[in-house]
Amino acid sequence: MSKPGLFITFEGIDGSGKSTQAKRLAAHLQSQGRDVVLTREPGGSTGAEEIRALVLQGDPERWSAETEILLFTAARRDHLERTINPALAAGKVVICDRFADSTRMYQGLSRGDLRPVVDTLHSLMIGREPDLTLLIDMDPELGLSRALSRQTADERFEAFGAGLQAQMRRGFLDLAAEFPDRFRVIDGNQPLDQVTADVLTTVQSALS
Ligand code: T5A
Repeated sequence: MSKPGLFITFEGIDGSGKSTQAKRLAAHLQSQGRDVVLTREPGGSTGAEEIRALVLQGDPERWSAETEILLFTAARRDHLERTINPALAAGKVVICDRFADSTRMYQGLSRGDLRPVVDTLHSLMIGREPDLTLLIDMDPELGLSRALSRQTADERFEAFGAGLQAQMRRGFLDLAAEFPDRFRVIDGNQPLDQVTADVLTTVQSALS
């Protein structure tokens, strides 16, 4: 009998190590014979990658929070239809670097309380939560310095600075408390290999 699909997301502030841990988890599961799709948001499908450039590049004040909610949700819908749902239906493990929890935080909290708008649009257009969400929690100042050291074009949100990072860290921890069934908090302040060990232990127990 084929194994059921599993949808795992990584969340956390910028520079917390999500992409590195997502890649390591994918490699580990592949080495165990699991069929894995490693993807990211915003992006993960052709159309969503086009929207990614619109939302992450350019003037930090380019969009209102409301417009961003629409753009991120449009990208997510395309990603879900074309990448995530087909992979899950085929019994694959989908590992996604950020998903709807990021919209709940970045658009829902950073410029007023728009969380109800995010949640309403999410239930209308997405209607799916991950099976497991790994929150890589870490010191906001360190996360920001790591994120800025990458020097990519996609740095609109990093431009909002340390205040936003601290607010997002608090918000993510609150979200983990709100959804304890699917969230697991990992200490991202540890050395890379120790963070990976914690991620693998957590996922292994979810898979079994
Ligand atoms: N966004 C996204 C929204 O506003 N709304 C949404 O709905 C969504 C989906 C995405 C931006 O979009 C926003 C949030 C974000 O601001 P992005 O370019 O995809 O932007 O960047 P991030 O998701 O923020 O990811 P980053 O690349 O900045 O950070 P990661 O993935 O958390 O960290 P990673 O793995 O790239 O590591 C950063 C550096 O730190 C080192 C790594 O080697 C790397 O150099 N590192 C460690 N060093 C020491 N010890 C450790 N434990 C380390 N872990 C990593």
